[in-house]
Amino acid sequence: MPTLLFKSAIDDPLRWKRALEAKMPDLEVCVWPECGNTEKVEYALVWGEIGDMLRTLPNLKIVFSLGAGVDHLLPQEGLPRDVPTVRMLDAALTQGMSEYLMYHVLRFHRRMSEYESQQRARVWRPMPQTEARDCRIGIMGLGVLGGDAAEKFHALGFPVSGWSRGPKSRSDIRCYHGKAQLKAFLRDLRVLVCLLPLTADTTGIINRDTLAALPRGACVVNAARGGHVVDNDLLAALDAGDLAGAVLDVFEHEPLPASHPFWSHPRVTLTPHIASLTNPDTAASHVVDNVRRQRRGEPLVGVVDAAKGY
Ligand code: NDP
Ligand code: OXD
Repeated sequence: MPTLLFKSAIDDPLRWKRALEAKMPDLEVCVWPECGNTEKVEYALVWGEIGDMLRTLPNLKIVFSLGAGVDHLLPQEGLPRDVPTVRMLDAALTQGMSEYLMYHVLRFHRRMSEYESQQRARVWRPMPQTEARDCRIGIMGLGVLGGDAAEKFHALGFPVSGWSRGPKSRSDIRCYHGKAQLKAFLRDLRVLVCLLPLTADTTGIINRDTLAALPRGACVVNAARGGHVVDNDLLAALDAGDLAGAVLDVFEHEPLPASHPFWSHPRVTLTPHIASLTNPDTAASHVVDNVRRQRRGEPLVGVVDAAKGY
């Protein structure tokens, strides 16, 4: 019977064990450190610190990341380089992210935080309404998540621009790629959404220069990784009124320290890394599908390119 080893400090091991075993009854799931015979372990499903754990598994065939992002895993020395790393892909995860983005973009576009303040002050004051067609949304990262969000914003009537590493062509999106086209991508956005993987090239990408290239009054939504944002540059742009608002789901240090200025900034809306949570009941299918593929000798789905970093 093939064995999968689970290790995460933040995900519920029993929920995952139940979900995986329900989809593949002949898969044995053990939870680190109670794993017994390490020679039996062929698969590992992990989030966060792995230490030397994977190096003790002589028959390891696939390392699964519990997240779509693999920045938690790739820099770790204990990650075997001769075993494929597979990231999380799940239609429900994609849907959850698009819901989060649509909610926050519509809230900004329809000035809901201003109406909420007015309600608290018992003020009745209709404000001018911008049309969706005049609110261009720019998505940094046109991958699985960014691609879906782009499609959904387009369907809602918003013009959409996208920025990726390599060139893309889509009839519903104005596509830009590479560093050379970054400023052109930014120059007419009302909302900038970050859905990039965190790599050496994208660390600190939402910085003073990027923010200065946005039109005054834009809003930034970061649902990717905290490391994409230079916090002090974002705070400076908000304080100067250059940025109208920021929606932040992810932070350099999580949980966000109680002393961080983001908590109480009047133009910041923050959430505790919940833009889209992986649901074991749906996401287990991706893991089991890949285990079956590996056993049949078929190509895996969601393999990470370590050289690219995502
Ligand atoms: P994908 O790998 O599918 O897409 C990544 C996109 O980013 C691709 O379009 C890629 O370009 C682009 N990209 C990568 N590097 C660069 C670069 N240097 N310059 C320009 N574009 C670049 O990732 P996903 O869409 O699945 O996920 C994105 C991120 O979202 C994850 O890495 C994770 O950090 C975050 N996430 C956050 C969650 C949350 O709850 N907050 C939940 C899930 C994920 P190209 O297409 O040319 O390769
Ligand atoms: C992920 C995340 O990468 O939850 O999936 O952030």
